[in-house]
Amino acid sequence: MTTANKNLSFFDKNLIPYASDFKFGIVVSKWNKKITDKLLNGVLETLKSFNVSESNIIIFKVPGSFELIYGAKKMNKKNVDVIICLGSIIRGETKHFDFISSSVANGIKDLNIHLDIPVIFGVLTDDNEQQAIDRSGGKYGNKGVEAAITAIEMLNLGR
Ligand code: DLZ
Repeated sequence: MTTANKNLSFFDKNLIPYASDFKFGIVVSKWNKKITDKLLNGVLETLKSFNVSESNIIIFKVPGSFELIYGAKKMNKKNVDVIICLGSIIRGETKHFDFISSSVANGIKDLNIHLDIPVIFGVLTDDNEQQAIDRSGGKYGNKGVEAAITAIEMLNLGR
């Protein structure tokens, strides 16, 4: 899968149904905060553009992407309609990247199987910081915007 030729944040607002009645939970990792702050901003700006009020948004901050899974489980107890997980995992010199990336992807997949609400995977997995910058408000868009749009689409599934 390549995203090099796409701006992931493009969407036609007219094709997306409504969002303002729903309650959104956002779980965001503080690791690589410079990147995840921009992802969070992308989500919040997008929700605002769909008239979602601040009172319908709950945000949990967790230490790293690995904690997104437990954070999302806790968020589920807040009676939200959808959970958006945001993180930035950047490859380093050790095998941490592989363990964390696959654990987070699998953990979020499991939550989608077991919870009754959608859990959105807004986690960047990049080889270097530049790739993360490019995908968090840079030349390839903002994965946070994409995650917010995905959340709204999933909330309207079957309508
Ligand atoms: C330990 C670690 C490393 C090396 N790299 C990242 C990363 O690039 N992105 C990220 O979100 N978290 C990283 N972490 C932290 C783990 O996700 C987790 O917080 C710790 O292993 C504690 O459980």
